[in-house]
Amino acid sequence: NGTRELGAAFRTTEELFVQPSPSVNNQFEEDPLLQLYLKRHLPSEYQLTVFDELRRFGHRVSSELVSLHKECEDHPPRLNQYDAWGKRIDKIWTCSAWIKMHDISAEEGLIASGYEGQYKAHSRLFQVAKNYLFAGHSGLYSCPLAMTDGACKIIKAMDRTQVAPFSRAFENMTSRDPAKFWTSGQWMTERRGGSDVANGTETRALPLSEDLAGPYALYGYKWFSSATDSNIAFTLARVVDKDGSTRPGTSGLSLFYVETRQEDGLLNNIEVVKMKNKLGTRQLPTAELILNGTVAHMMGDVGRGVSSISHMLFMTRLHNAIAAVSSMRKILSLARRYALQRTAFGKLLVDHPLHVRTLTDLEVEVRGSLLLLLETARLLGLEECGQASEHQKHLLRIVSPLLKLWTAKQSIGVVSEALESFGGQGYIEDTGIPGILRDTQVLPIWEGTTNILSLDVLRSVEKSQGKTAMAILREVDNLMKSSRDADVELDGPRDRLTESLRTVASFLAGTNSEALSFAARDIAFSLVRTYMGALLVEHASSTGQEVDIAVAQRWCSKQLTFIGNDYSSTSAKLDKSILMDGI
Ligand code: UCC
Ligand code: FAD
Repeated sequence: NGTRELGAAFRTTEELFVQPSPSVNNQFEEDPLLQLYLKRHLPSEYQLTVFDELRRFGHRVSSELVSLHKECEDHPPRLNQYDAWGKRIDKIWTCSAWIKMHDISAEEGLIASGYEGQYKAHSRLFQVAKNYLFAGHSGLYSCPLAMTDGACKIIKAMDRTQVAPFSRAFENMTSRDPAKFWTSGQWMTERRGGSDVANGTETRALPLSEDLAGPYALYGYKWFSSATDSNIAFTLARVVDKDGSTRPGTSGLSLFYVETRQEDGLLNNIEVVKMKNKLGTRQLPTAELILNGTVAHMMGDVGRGVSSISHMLFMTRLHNAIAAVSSMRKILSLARRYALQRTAFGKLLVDHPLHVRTLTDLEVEVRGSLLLLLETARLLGLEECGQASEHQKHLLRIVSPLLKLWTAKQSIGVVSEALESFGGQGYIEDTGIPGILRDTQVLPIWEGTTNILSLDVLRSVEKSQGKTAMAILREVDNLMKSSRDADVELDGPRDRLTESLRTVASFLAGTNSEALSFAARDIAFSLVRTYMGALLVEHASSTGQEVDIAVAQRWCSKQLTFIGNDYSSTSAKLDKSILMDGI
């Protein structure tokens, strides 16, 4: 009897230890670097409003968006191709939380704030800061927002905000009214390839009138289309000449504007073939589409498709970086909270120096990326308001691919390491943590892979006759000079930066173009690391704070690696022998 009673007592779960879940707090209030950067760079007349607004939004994110984000993960989109009576409808169902994210995006002006000019040349910086607070908790609504910003940028940069039909799209995409707010897709990838669109694009555009501006009927197969529930899309196609032929290559590609639905609400001669079954980003509808006479309007000149869509690529790559840094910040915030509440070997995790060092190394990486992101946003704002110098314009051009390739790649490593800091819980789906890793894995793939963006860095150098490379190297020098007489503690980082700068510059100057392409990735990584080191050093010398100085020191001693590989043709041959050994 006594044993049975004892057994019953053991069976009770009431006394078992239950650990509290780590909470998401106000992400603005917990981000001193974001606050310090804004304090340093925003004119004083904007500071109060911007800080109040970001603090309010940070609170909305932690109180309202966390559960919506989870709902988006738990209820992924579905495709209903036929109705009960067999009629083809191709309806994409999305959950109510996804629709709510659409409404919140409009209300909060997540796109509008980039175009209203409330903070003049600092509007983009404000918009990026706000989207950074949003992205990691957005149920991946950050993806349609990225493409929507890209679509607005095309229309604005190509001066079509007052020209129908683009004017209506621009007005709706920059609206703060959820009932009006439109989003955009970006259909570039076809079956033959997504990096090399010049050889990959088979879609044809049949003119429906004599007027070159359109309309056209598009025929083709779009292999990837994310946020397929969007109202419009920009896409590439080849115009069919009078003799029925099309021009191959880049110069045969033109840019087209598509409204996905007709006035009657039916799809614009678009068939949704299937939804992609993806490793992550499952919240996001991504489909294969057949364009079967889709009515479209040309944007820009015939044969200038790639150049025209590069306006969109600029913005989506910036948003990719927002998502990458936001994900890193999110998981580290959770990991910090966890370290303050989880005990192992009789001590809180935060009292194990080894655990803290592991997380601190990640924190240093995130700070470098955040600084790079904010600085890019600041430069963009200056450029859009006509206040950027030639030097800053060249700098912005080369920093754009560097920002995307670096933050995307880094986010996977950081998120993976941070996931381990939760132990087994990091691997458990209902904590929401594994989803962060799955969703970051796509960031280096879409919007240009790491290699393609490394080659874009070289494209920028070649097109500008070296001016973009000069701009970034000179900027590193400027940043170091502006901090020269500050703290001696920064002498070490400055020495390493000087050495890094010299090595990259002499490599760029002394290498032929074939070897440069081969070395593109190492060049890109060396350039971005050096630039980030310089940003951190300048920031630290300006704030004079112990934490900022330590971050700059650690970054520079760990991250500044130099190009030293062999990029000869013999070495390239050897690569193939090693890789293909056994095939
Ligand atoms: O993946 C996609 C959407 C995913 C969902 C959205 C996520 C958003 C983030 C969300 C976060 C949560 S959409 C698909 C994205 N696809 C790509 O990114 C394509 C990647 N491939 C490239 O970027 C290639 O480098 C190409 C396509 C640009 C290469 O094409 P070409 O034909 O070899 O290009 P060319 O001949 O070098 O360049 C043609 C013209 C040139 O100008 P002109 O004619 O004046 O000499 C180039 O200078 O385009 C210009 N150009 C650029 N201009 C090319 N790239 C750029 C650039 N980056 N900036 C300015
Ligand atoms: P490939 O171009 O075949 O590349 C394969 C590999 O070869 C890559 O690692 C690449 O880096 C490397 N490589 C290629 N060329 C070179 C070179 N010259 N030098 C060195 N290395 C090279 N696309 C859209 O248009 N719209 C969308 O909405 C969209 N959504 C997507 C959603 C998801 C979830 C995913 C995964 C992809 C999406 N994409 C979309 C497609 C995406 O943009 C492409 O997958 C990407 O651009 C790569 O193209 P690819 O798949 O054809 O790879």
